[in-house]
Amino acid sequence: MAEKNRVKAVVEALTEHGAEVEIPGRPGSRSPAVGEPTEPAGPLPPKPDQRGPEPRTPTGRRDGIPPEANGQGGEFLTTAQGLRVRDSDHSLKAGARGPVLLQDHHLREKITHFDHERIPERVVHARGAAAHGVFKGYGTASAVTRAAFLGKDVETPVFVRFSTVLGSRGSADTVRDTRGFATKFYTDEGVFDLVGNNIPVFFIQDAIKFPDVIHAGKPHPDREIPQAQSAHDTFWDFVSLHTEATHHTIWNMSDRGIPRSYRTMEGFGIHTFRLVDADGGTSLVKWHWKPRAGVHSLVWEEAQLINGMDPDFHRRDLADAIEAGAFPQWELGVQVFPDTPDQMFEGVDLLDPTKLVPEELAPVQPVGLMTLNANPLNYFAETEQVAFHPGHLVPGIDITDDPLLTGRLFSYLDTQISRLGGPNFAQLPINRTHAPVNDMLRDGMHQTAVHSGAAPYKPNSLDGGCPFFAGAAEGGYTEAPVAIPAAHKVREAPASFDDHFSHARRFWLSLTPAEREHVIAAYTFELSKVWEPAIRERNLGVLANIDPVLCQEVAAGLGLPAPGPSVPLAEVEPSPALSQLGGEWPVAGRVIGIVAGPGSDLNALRTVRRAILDGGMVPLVIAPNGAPLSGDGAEEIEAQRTFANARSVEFDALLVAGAPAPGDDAKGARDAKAGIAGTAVDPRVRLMLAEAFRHAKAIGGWANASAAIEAAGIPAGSAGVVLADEPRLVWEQITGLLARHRVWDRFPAA
Ligand code: HDD
Repeated sequence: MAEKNRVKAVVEALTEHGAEVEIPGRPGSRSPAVGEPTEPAGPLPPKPDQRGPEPRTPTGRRDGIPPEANGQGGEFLTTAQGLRVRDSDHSLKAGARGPVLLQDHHLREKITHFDHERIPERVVHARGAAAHGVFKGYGTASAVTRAAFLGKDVETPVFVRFSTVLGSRGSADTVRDTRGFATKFYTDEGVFDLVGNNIPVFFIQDAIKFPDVIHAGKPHPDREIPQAQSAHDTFWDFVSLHTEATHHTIWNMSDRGIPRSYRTMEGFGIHTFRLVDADGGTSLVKWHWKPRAGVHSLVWEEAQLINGMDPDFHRRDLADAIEAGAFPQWELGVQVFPDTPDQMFEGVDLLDPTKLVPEELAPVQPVGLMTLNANPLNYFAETEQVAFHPGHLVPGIDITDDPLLTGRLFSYLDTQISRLGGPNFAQLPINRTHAPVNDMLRDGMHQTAVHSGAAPYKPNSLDGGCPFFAGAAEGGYTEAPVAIPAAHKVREAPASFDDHFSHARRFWLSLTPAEREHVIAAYTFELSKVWEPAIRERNLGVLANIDPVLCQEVAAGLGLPAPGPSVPLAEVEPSPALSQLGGEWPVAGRVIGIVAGPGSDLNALRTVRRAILDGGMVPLVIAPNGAPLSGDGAEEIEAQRTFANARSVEFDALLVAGAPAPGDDAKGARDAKAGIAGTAVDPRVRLMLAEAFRHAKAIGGWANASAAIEAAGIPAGSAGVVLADEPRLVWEQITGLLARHRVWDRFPAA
């Protein structure tokens, strides 16, 4: 604040004719007083209003943040001019029943501001959720890049926005779609944005096709339906005519298209980037984010139900986890390739963004850890106004000639100008770099900086020649001086871009039978929503070029003959790293539903609740109604859900708190009958259990819970159904099942 006031004083002094003042941060300097020659001086200090976001508490609460930082100072309601307001409920009128007077400034200001509260939503990735965090470098990347934020133990604040691509800002979270994964690193050398997705390849090889693929995926232009999904004619028309989309499309049809949580997604930079080391040596890299919690997905029916039950499922999950202190983490890693003149690696063209290099051929080497530890304070100010750009680079990181990337470098700056209302969006608090800014960009809509100095141009003598250029030693950005081969101007792609099917085939062959089953079901679902027969048939032709089994199964689901391939099937080695199955993962942050009723053993319920909490998970007790559960002398237990508002899709595992064996007396018999685990099982509980079973979730119960499980039609002895007298034993086994995410044996093998 003191610094701000000092700078303000300088600015004020400058307006007084002939004043000479010292510029803050530059002892001995003299300001360019009006009408007088200017003495040479060193670089200007940062703009007063270009500080980064205010510090916040780990969970993003407001504690300790000065109210002025939130635009909310003082205890009284005021107008935008700071005038205290006496009444905000009644317009100024000529008499209580008379006409409203135009002279009411408060009325006009309040309504005018409201009228302009909306800004255009993003043309793609409109629906999103974000969080603050910190990135800590391991130092392992220092051999290949001079980027300072990747240095050992260097901590850099970050802001990450996750998104769906196709839907509008208010669309549901768990639609089948690609997810955006955009990270802003506020490094000491300037902002670095890694603007990636949760799928490592893209639909198109050249940015000039971006409007086409997005127009095809967005709702139909006449009725603006369907919202936020690809299951319609225009999408499948495009991807079957433009077959370079085949690889990305099969990823969308796999479980990757319906993540369980933003916390359980991988992230990919997709394009190949160029890293530059301290000696100017270069290498080519692909960026990867690896979630510590593992890569997990929903199943399709579950995703569809969630869209109705809780359209904010992913947004809520991220915010709740952070609020609860279960901070999501990702390791950043790189696949490193030699920067050869042909920019190929093991037959893969590194400039083709529809291709990936299997991790078995180029392992992902970890270079740092990101922890998301604070929720945004204000959705609009931060999540909506954040502006990413793949061209926001720092020394040590450079681009390649991937034609998709080049077009992006134009698009992101351009789009912010209409979305954020002018060229000064970098001054918005969430977009401000934490490095000093001295940019010579001036004026424009929503300019909030008060620039001093007389010469916003270079070269100049009036401001003493400053600001100065930075050489490499001072952190100046230098583009890697790579050779560009002599060429002719053409509108062409290289021949290496012509292979549209081999990578899709490798993906298919790398999946486990259960995952393949999901891919078949997804294609069948989506194509069955396509109205034009010719488009359905054309897509079967594409599938035939991936794999005959895939094509035959989908054709059978559509009731159509399966065509043969139109190109020879590629001979490819599977890449096991592409499958999501097989590992065991941390279970912290998982949500466990516990169905309980009047007869349930409350002591057992309490023990299991405690064990769930101790495991860093969230127990939600589901009771017949909103009343706390009570029993003989035992302390009451609050229920977080009722049979009326709970649905299985909210939970990663479902437990049934059974009733103890009934006593000989009439009361014991009554309890067992009324109890949730008794024979009179509520149909809503049966539905919950049946769904959880169908979605391959772990199910457990103790005491007489087996009655409820049988009533739900779940066969005795089914995989992943744990019944025992001792609740602790049940819970231990359920934890083991959760570590594998689902009971995969329950899915039929493709
Ligand atoms: Fe893009 C937003 C990711 C290709 C044009 N893109 C946007 C966002 C993500 C991506 C994550 C949301 C950022 C946020 O949260 O604010 N886009 C990608 C990836 C691509 C890609 C991984 C390919 C590898 N994008 C791409 C192309 C173009 C664009 C080829 C245009 C030629 N993308 C945009 C955009 C958006 C955008 C129109 C909309 C809002 C914004 O930029 O800020 O400029």
